[in-house]
Amino acid sequence: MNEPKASELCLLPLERLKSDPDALQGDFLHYLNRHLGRFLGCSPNYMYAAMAYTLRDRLITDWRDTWIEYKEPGVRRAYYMSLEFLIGRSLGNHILNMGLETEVEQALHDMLLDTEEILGNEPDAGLGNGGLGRLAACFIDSCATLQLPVIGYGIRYEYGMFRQKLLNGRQVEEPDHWLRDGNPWELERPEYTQRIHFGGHTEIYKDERGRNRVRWVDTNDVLAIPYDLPVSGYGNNTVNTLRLWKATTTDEFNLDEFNAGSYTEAVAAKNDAEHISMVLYPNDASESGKVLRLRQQYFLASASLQDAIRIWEYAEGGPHYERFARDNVFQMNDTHPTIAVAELMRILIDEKHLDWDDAWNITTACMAYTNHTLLPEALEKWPVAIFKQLLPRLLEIIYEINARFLEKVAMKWPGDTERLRRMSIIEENGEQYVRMAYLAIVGSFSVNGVAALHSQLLVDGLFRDFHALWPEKFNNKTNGVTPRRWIAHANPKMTGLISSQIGEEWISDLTRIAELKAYADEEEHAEFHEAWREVKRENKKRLAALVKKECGIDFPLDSLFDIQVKRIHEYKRQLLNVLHLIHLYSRIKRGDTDNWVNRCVLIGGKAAPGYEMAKDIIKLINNVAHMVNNDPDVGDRLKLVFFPNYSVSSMEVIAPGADLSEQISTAGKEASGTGNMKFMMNGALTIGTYDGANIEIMDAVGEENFFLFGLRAEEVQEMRHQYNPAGFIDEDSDLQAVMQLLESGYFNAREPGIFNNIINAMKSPSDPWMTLADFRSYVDAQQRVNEAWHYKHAWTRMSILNTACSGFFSTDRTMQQYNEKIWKLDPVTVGE
Ligand code: 26Q
Repeated sequence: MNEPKASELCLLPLERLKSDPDALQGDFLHYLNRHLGRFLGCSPNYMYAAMAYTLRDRLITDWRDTWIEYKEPGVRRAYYMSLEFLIGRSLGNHILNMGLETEVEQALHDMLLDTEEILGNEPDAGLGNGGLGRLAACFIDSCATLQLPVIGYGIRYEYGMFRQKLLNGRQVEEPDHWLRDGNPWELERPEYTQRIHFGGHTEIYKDERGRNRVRWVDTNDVLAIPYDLPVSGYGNNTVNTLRLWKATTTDEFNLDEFNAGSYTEAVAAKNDAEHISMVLYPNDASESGKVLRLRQQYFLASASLQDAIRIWEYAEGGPHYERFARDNVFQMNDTHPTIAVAELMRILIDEKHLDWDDAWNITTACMAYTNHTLLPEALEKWPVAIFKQLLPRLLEIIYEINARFLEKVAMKWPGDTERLRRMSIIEENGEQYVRMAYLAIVGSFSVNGVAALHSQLLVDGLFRDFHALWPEKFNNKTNGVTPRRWIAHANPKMTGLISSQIGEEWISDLTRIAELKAYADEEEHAEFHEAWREVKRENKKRLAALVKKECGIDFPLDSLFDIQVKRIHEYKRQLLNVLHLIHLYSRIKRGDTDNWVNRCVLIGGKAAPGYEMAKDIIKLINNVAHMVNNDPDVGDRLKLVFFPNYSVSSMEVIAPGADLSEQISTAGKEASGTGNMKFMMNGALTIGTYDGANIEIMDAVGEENFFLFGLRAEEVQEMRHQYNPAGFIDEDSDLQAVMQLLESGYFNAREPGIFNNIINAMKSPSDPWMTLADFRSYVDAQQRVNEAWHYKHAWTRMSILNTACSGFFSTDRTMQQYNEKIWKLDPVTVGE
């Protein structure tokens, strides 16, 4: 298992390949014909694969050189640990980063092939649910561009996020076997396989120096095989690594069963191991409580820590653990991988034979935790009983961490037993649970939220006690998105227009996009404004074509394109959007259409398969869409589609074609939101509540360029005790009309009662999302949108300003802040 020394690797010559169109064409044909055994005219997924191999060849040299630089002794590295990386497609992204767009285009064009079609054949790597997973993908993109030595660790799920189909307007889930045709980007590295323990029990023994030690024995082991994906930086020679673990069986047999003649049973039992990396859990806002999920979490944490330790010991030339925290930092993406706190303690104590205090000092100096939610139902806790069975040694360590932690609390607040009960890592009312967020806080030197409001609410609420104990641990890091994928790749037309005015620097330094503000004035820059509108129109055309293909509905290009795409959840309030649509529909029906603005409304997103209310919401959207789209009274005034299987690659078409971005969560519930940033960058205006990163978006663009509505977080809290939805209905004839139409069964004439749950939830005084409270203010804000839309020139100005003010929302800025305040890595230049 010994790696060759970096210096030895350097001796191996590896020539740089040429990347002119002829060279690309030659390699493309080589891969197509000789590697894949296919020929021009074959099905296009092979042409995608051939081009991916061609590009990968050109990344390999830099990839190797980047690893060599990172393995130098004294290079401090960060590890981003996440159960999710929602990557989407890679080919277009690498082509952009390598600056080979014209060359690839030319090479394919000469063979009469269409680049867009070939890129469209890459399946999305959908290894995430939504925001948190996509954020991880944007983060590693920015780290490569900033030349930061950051390695991503995740799971190579055989099946990613399910594919969403619609049957009679209801969501149906289909498995996403994204690896079926192979994955040209991944490189299997079996030489770095790690062994992971489960089950068994612990025992005490005396080591050679007579000291008591613990060993974890009679375990059922699983192997973790790493698969590496290249993460290219933009216009530099850095190629970072995303290392994904696949679970497989050890070749050990249960000899008892084997000898008892149950050979097949003994083999079949081994199958269990492979289940660990089989499928991504599709819930994004509630814990699953399934044992397999805990197995996934420990599998990732243990494999990644062992691997990072191996890399470090190799670079350091030995186990000098006093230097471990100097060289390594682990960022945990929510609580999902936080068993890593206990696992690092186990490795340091049981395997490296450090004593408790040294191990604890190291652990708490290299762990950092990011929280992504305030929703109580999403806070992970695992039954102690499950822990004991699956990870007995880790439970012992957690108990010890907790005992020592509670001693600290008792010292600071003597006699405050209520506080001890509140802060304990072990929840003790009835069944015992391990509170993963508390383990993460106690074991980390940094705890951050993902937008200013969210981080404030964490220290005022959920983590209040911990903030009182360790105020210095808590900080904010407002999210971002990568401008490479979300502007340069997704919106080439706008990219060309922007660069023609201010140059290309903005792609790797988005603060520079502020230079566009100088062009916001129509009088002086009429041509630019005209071009801006033309680009938006072209992008709307592309989106309309996609809508036609997926939904069969025509979107007229002159309409306002009004978009809400995100996971379906009550707190995100797709229902508020639907209420507004029903309101518009009843206005049309009663002829109240003076100064009408034609709208095309697109709603998309997946519901967790077990979340019945979310699935009902999808059905309601589809039923309303059916009535609206088939009513001759409506015509072009209103179109509504539910866009199926919303994904990263569809967002690349949706965001550039949007005029209006719907960010309408109940205030205090959306930790940040990142879709809001993608829309802003692409020149859409936002209608939104004072929630998450909306607040910072509005600060950046100015209130006059943002459609703000609704209760604020503290008003939501205040109203909660006396929330009276019936009162809102009584006082508002528009809301009355909407509720009456909905309750009359107009949208479900042949399916009586199917929307009763939705209606009752909205009318309940204990509705946590208080949808009806914001109806009036939302409808008024939508009216302001209509008024603004009438003034084409003013709208264009606001659109330009949204893009021009989006500089803060680049993950380059986010990553710089993580690095400055948490990771403290030195950038490493490669190949200069
Ligand atoms: C937990 C336990 C068991 C199974 C699944 C889960 C699970 C999985 C995913 C729980 C939560 C998630 C994802 C949460 C998420 O995406 N949160 C979003 O994170 C974004 C990035 O910070 C924010 O912008 C969003 O506001 C937040 O909702």
